[in-house]
Amino acid sequence: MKTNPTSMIRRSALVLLASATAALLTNCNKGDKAGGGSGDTMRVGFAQAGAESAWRRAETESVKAEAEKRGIDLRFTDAQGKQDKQIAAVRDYIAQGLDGIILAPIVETGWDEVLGEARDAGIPVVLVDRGVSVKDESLYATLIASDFVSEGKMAGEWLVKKSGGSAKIIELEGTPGAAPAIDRKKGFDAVIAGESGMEILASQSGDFNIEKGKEVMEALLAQHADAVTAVYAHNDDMALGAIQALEAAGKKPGTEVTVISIDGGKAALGALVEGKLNCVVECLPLLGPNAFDALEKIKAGEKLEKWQKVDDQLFDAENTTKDFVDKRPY
Ligand code: GYE
Repeated sequence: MKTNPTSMIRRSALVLLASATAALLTNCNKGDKAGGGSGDTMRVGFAQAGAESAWRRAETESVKAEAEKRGIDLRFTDAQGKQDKQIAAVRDYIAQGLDGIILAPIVETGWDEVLGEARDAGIPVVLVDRGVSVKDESLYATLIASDFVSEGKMAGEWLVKKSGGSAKIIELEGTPGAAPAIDRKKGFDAVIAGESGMEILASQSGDFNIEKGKEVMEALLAQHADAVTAVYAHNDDMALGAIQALEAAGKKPGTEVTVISIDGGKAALGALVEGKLNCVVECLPLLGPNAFDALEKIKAGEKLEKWQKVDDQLFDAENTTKDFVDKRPY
C-alpha cells in the first residue's frame, strides 16, 4: 500500500494505540483503522457503476454477500450510470479514510485526478469488471476483469463458423466509452474484418439495458428487417430486448435471426435453451471474493498482478442443458 508521511504517522500511532488497548481489554478493537490485528474490521467503499443489467446486480450482490461473510464494514454507492456521481463517491470514501475502495468504473477515461487523490491518501483502489485508461498504472492496485477483446473475438468466431462466413449483422453496443463496449466491438470487428461475407448493417448503443436494447432494435428493424440475419449484443439484457423487438416485428429469433450475447446470466441462458438465443459468451460477475482477497493481500503487503484475468467460456445449444441453467446462481 502506498502511504504519504502523514498517513504513515497516523497509522503508526493507531497501531500503538491498538496494541495498548488490546493488552488491557480483549475483543474491543473492532472498527480500529490500523491494519494487522486479527480483530480489525476492514472498512471498504464500493463505488458501483449502476444497476443497468442482471450482470451488474449479480456483481453488487456478490460484493455485498462477501463483505458480510468476512465481517467487512462495507459502504455502498450506486452511481446510477453517472461518472460524476461515481467520482463523488470515491472522494467521499477517501474523506472517510477507509481501508480500501472497490471501483467498477462506468467509462474508461477521466479517472486520473480522483485516483491520484486516493493514492495520496494511501487508500488502495481495486478495479472490478471494467478497466480505466490512465497515464500512470500505479494509480490503482489491480484490475479484476474479463478480457473483453477476447469475448468479442469468441462471439465473432462463433458467428463466422455458424453462418458459414455470411451474415448481415445488427450490433447493439454497450454504454459509450465503457471498456466492455469498446473492447467487445474491437474483438468482434477484428474477426469479421477478414471475412468478405460478414457485414455490419448498423451498430448502435443500447446502453447495456433491456429497455434501450429493445427500443434501438425496433428502430433498426424499421430499416433493416428484410436484410438482417444476425444480432450481436454486447450483453444479455440488450439481446433479450432485441428478441422482444424481433418477435414484435414478426421475426423468429434463434432461427430466422441468429442472436448472440455476452454475460451468461440465467435469463439469457434460459432463452438459449428455449432456442431464441443461439450463443452466449460468458463474463463472470461474481467478483466479490476476488475483490476482497485483493484488498486483504494488499493489507498483508503482497504485490498484485496489474490485471487478474477472469476466464470465460462459450455457451451454445451443443453444450447447454436446461438442468445447468436451472442451477445457475444468477
Ligand atoms: O457485461 C454488462 C454490464 O462491465 C462486464 O457491464 C461489465 C458489463 C456487463 O452492464 O452486462
